[in-house]
Formats: sequence, C-alpha cells, structure tokens
Amino acid sequence: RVHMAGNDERTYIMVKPDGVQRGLVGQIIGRFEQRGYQLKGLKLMQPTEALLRQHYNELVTKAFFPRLLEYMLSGPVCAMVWEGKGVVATGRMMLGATNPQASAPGTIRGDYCIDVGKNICHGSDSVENAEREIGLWFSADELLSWTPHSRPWLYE
Ligand code: RTP
Ligand code: MG
Repeated sequence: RVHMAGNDERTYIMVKPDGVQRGLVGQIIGRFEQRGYQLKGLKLMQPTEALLRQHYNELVTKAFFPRLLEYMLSGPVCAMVWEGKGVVATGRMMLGATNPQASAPGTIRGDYCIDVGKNICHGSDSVENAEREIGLWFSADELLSWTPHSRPWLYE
C-alpha cells in the first residue's frame, strides 16, 4: 500500500481538540462525505504524548512544538481515514492553509477558525506520510474494507 495511486489512495484526517469541543466533528465528516470520499476508519480518542511525538516527528525541534503538544493533549480528537482518488492533496485543499488567517473562505479552516494554534483539523501532507500516520493512529482491524454503492456514480 505504500506507493499506491488511484481510487484507493488514503489519508489521515483528524479533528483536533478544539474542533471536537466546538462541535465541528459532524461538519468536517460531512464535507468529506459530500465530496464523495469513503470513510474507512473513525474513532474518538485521547492521544498520548508518545503518540503525538511520533505523529509530529518532523516538528519536535520547532519552537512552537511545546505549545502544539499542549494543544493536542487538551482533549479528545476524532481520528479518521478517508479514501478516494487524490484524497491526500484534495483533503489538504479542503482543510485550507495551515494559518487560518490565510485559509480561503469555503475551506474548513477558512470557515471555522482564526488562529494557527487552534486550527481545528489535521490532514496528511503526502501519500507516504498518510500511510505512516494511518499506521500510528489505527490498528489493521479498525480499518474496514467495504464498497459504497455510490462508487459507480463518482468515478469515470
Ligand atoms: P496539520 O499537520 O495540522 O494538517 O497542519 P499543516 O501540515 O498545515 O502544518 P504543520 O507544519 O504540519 O504544523 C502542524 C500544526 O502545528 C501547528 N503550528 N503552529 N507557527 C506556529 O505557531 C505553528 N505552526 C504550526 C498548527 O496547529 C499546525 O496545524
Ligand atoms: Mg502537517
């Protein structure tokens, strides 16, 4: 699954603690559903510091990392795996720019938040990182294989 392309590309999307506390889980799930992407895994969980250090392994040396860690430990997150053609890049476009003040209206961040340190959602930034993150947040038995009846109406 590491270098796959096509309709079975997967991404890791997470509603961060502020998004859960603000009741935005349904809005964010709804946008991915409406777009036509397929939900493969979903759970509410309290992340541990160890898991977050692995997830953000490229950011642990950044000056903002302690604040990021405190933010991500502040409450439950909603972890999701979404599948579909181009879902990594399209998912990032749907989330909007990292800093919500630069996120276009119509994107999730551009519609629902203001500060980079409270930007309500996460999306994998490459297919390789998506597979790595899915492996960190989900066990194999938590990811379901199923065929939605909408598929023939979505893909040419
Ligand atoms: P994400 O991983 O959450 O989807 O966001 P991203 O790729 O757009 O941004 P990334 O560079 O991976 O940063 C991860 C999260 O760290 C927080 N952050 N704070 N200057 C700052 O204070 C700063 N920079 C990044 C944000 O919550 C960002 O989403
Ligand atoms: Mg990132």
